[in-house]
Amino acid sequence: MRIFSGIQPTGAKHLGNYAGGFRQYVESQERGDAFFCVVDLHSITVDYDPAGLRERTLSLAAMLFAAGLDPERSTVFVQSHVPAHAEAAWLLSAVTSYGQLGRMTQFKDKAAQRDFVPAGLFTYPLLMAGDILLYRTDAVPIGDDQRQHLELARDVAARFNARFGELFRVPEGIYPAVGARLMDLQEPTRKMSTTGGTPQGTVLLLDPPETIRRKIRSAVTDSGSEIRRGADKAGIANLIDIMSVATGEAPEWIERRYDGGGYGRFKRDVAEAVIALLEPFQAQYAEFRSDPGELQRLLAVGGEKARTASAPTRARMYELMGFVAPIGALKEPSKRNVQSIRNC
Ligand code: LTN
Repeated sequence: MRIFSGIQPTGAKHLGNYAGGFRQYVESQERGDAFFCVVDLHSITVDYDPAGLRERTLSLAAMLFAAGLDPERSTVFVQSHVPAHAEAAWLLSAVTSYGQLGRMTQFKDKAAQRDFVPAGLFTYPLLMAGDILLYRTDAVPIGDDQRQHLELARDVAARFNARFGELFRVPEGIYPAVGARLMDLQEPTRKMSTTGGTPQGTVLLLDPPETIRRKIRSAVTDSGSEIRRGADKAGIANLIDIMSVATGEAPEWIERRYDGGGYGRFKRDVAEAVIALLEPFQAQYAEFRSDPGELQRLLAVGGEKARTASAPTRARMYELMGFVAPIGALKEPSKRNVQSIRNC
């Protein structure tokens, strides 16, 4: 089974990214032939700082390896290292309508927030469709917020197949289970996020232990004292979910274990569990960052694998759409072709 997912090198990564993203990726690499792409081309669709892009890209790549993606088993690569992604986005624009792109809620929300609306914000879902379709992907582990984009990729695949000939597989989304979505510690009705949440309520994957203790200690709870999920208990329910992510224990067991335990001790234990989860991750991360040459070499290997894997689909897209193949791309050059190369 072919698996593909993309992660944007924007914003500091946090515990919510780990719970709803990295964790799934590491699991999914056991289930098939997996591709994980640092989607740097996507990250220029909103205001960004060119000087920081390189650092964010390398940092995210190091995090993916640190989280347990195995470069021997999975293909971890940088989107801009595989030019076929940008090409596919352009070609797919022929089978996508303006109206379809305009219905994307992420586009509408983000466009409403700024004066200058980059064209890339509008065509973003095409780049994403290209990412997925180029690898003839079966399954896409992805966040709930990306459902509409994945539906569009499926529609685009089907329209291409009907218009130009069967080429693409129509991919399925794999969405995180309920509970995999962590909420902000200060405002537990909003999801944990570096853009939409609060800084105090967001545990960053690179936070030192003292910061993690402080953030969890000051998490909003309720005036009761019972450690269980329930109405008006969004804060405690979130801490239970965090504990579950950190230890792998089911929420019901956590409720049972802390029955009558009190919030203070529970919070202390949650903080220590998160620290224990992140310690090996942070150590691995530091190791990857201490050797930039090795990190770049791993990404070069991933890029090469991704170019090779996507090349046949890319070539077939051009061919089915009626483009003249460049001479170098012909498998067996005819005499006349060889002649014309000599003549020029
Ligand atoms: N849009 C996604 C990132 C993304 C992606 C992809 C995810 C880009 N290309 C391909 C899955 C497959 C996001 O913002 N999370």
